[in-house]
Amino acid sequence: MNIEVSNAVKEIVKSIPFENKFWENILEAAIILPTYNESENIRDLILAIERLNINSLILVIDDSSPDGTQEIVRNLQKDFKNIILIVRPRKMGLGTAIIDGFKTILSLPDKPEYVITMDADFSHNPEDIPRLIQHAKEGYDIVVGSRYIKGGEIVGWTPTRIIISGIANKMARAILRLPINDLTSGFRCYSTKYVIKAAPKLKSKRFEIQIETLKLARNLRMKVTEAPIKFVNRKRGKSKLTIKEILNFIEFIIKSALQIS
Ligand SMILES: Nc1nc2c(ncn2[C@@H]2O[C@H](COP(=O)(O)OP(=O)(O)OP(=O)(O)O)[C@@H](O)[C@H]2O)c(=O)[nH]1
Ligand SMILES: [Mg+2]
Repeated sequence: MNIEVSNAVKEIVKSIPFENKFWENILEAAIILPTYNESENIRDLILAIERLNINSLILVIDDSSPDGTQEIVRNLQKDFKNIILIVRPRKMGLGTAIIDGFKTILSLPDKPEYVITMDADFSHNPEDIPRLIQHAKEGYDIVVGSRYIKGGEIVGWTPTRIIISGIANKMARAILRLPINDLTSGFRCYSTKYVIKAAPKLKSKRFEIQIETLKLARNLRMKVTEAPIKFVNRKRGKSKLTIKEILNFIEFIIKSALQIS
């Protein structure tokens, strides 16, 4: 398979001691945690994932956070063998982090059955991971953890943010004609079959990755579904969602719409 992998990914894959691989049984899931300045969240999040007791690989993709996120992960690596840390030279965007995560997973000698993506700020509850995997096992290639279906919920957002997110989702859903209510949710379970097909094609740099992955699933005729989640606004650390990111996202929706018509 010809996958273009960035230098940072090449370096890290070279350094993984595959001959002493920690997993004996098939890996159930690889969990991609993109981080930029998540020192206040990352330790508790990784510990919560480890407590789930699933046969998992945790892949932290950190963009040289100046707040010490990396050091915390390196310390945890001493206690847990299933953590891989990829350090990239500078903040390169959520989209490229997820794509690098996918490509790293595909270069492992054994692939996991599923790939989870989630924010590293506790907005996504790690205890929901087994439920998303369970849904995927029913034969879905993407299970979106959804705030906008029955049983889904948002806690702690200002009314303005709820309205903006709701409108953005409805617009994107109508324009792109995707049958999903929460297109921007980053809490997902992907089948490895999907990741193999998608990784060489994905191009997003920032938050638009969430839409591009769903569009691609539709074009590849893969099965997508939603499962309700309770999304809780981050309590610690700062949001990375800037006006620039939002404008970039809107531009992506408009360009996609023009491509369709
Ligand atoms: N590696 C990497 N991670 C990023 C980048 N931008 C955001 N992240 C991480 O991606 C996840 C989502 O970013 P958030 O800042 O939580 O953005 P958001 O969820 O839209 O907004 P808030 O929840 O309000 O903070 C978090 O774990 C961030 O640390 C980036 O450029 N590179
Ligand atoms: Mg967040």
